Amino acid sequence: MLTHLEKSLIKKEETFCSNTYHPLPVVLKKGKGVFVWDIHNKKYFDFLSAYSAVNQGHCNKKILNTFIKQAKKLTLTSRAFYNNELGSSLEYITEVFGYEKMLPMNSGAEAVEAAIKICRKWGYEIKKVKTDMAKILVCNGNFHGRTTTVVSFSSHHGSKEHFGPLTGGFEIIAYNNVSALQRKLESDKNIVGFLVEPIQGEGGVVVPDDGYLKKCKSLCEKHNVLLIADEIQTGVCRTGKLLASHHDDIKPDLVILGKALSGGFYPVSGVLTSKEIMSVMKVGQHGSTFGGNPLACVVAKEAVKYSVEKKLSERANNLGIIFRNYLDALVDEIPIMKSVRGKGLLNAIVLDCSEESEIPWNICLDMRDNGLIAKPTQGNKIRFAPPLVITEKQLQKALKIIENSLRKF
Ligand code: IF1
Repeated sequence: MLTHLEKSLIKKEETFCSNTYHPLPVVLKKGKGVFVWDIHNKKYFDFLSAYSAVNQGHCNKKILNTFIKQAKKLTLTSRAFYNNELGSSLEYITEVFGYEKMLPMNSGAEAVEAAIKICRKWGYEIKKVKTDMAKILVCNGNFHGRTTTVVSFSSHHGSKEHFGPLTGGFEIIAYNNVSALQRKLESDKNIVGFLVEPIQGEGGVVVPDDGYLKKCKSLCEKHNVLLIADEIQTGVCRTGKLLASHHDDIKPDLVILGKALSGGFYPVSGVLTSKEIMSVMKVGQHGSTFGGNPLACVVAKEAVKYSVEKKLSERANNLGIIFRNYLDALVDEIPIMKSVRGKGLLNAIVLDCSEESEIPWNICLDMRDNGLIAKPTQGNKIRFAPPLVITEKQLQKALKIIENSLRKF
């Protein structure tokens, strides 16, 4: 039951804020590592991590110190002037991810928009596609953000209804279907890019077949089409590799980062690519007031450095195997759980109920009462994505909470 104070805080949020979410009824006020606390100091395992933006743990000490140190010196100049942090931060980040250039933005959707602009411009000026004829392929079940152009190519009607007129130049193909991509590439020479999530997050943590991305990459090379990997949710160690693309051992032409690039402190995103591809973007052809600001740069550099030095990929990989094996072993004795799927510490359970069922929500309420917060995704799935700093012992405790709640339904 919610207390009077919780109800009044929820009411205030509902009164003065846009009502575009359906939050789990819990009012948080503190976070540290894998834990968050509500206003009555009840402690919870955070198994959403702000949709994988807090991979390094809440209020990570190292990133916090970096943030505070820079915030006292210089936070924002715009790129009308140079600053002493942008170059060295991007030198480090491009080196870690293996690219030559990065276009720094703020939110994930902005970085997706920037990637679309780079890809289209490359199509006209390098591939020589006729002006305004460029097409970018996207996948059914995609989620790439909420801006008008990005929702234009959503396969989810509710994401784009009454937001028209929509942006053209995109075509939807089946996800995890190499021949669907092949047929399109062979039949349409105006295709300049293929934008794909290595694992579909919002689609309910849909993991494609091993080798899917590798085959897509070679098809794109064959047809002179840019492969654009949206690693905003799957990047920065979340799936057990630095980038989820690395599971298929490929190097996408463009990689889009966001979320955990920030360590959960400050919106920072970006597009990584080669010098040649980025060269199509000339002075005055893209920008952003906050893009590349010194505070965002030092935070991003520290967030990546921490992830690499603490080997968060290996942790995510090993603990993810423990997580899936534990729940897999229970599938036969817990009727409501159909399956568990994911990679690293990006996982979801599929429940044996309809997409409209209240069961996933009620399971999340029960887990909340027992000290773990998570949320349903795409109807009958519950996503589980804790900060990657979780220990094995903490994971075992969390699994017990999940199991006990599942057994009640
Ligand atoms: C919300 C979903 C997850 C993303 C990928 C781009 C973006 C996202 C692969 C845009 C953002 C967030 C947005 C958040 C919920 C969450 C989400 F449920 F919406 F789909 F994680 F799966 N590419 N995903 O996952 O990045 O502009 O938000 O920084 O909109 O409520 P953003």
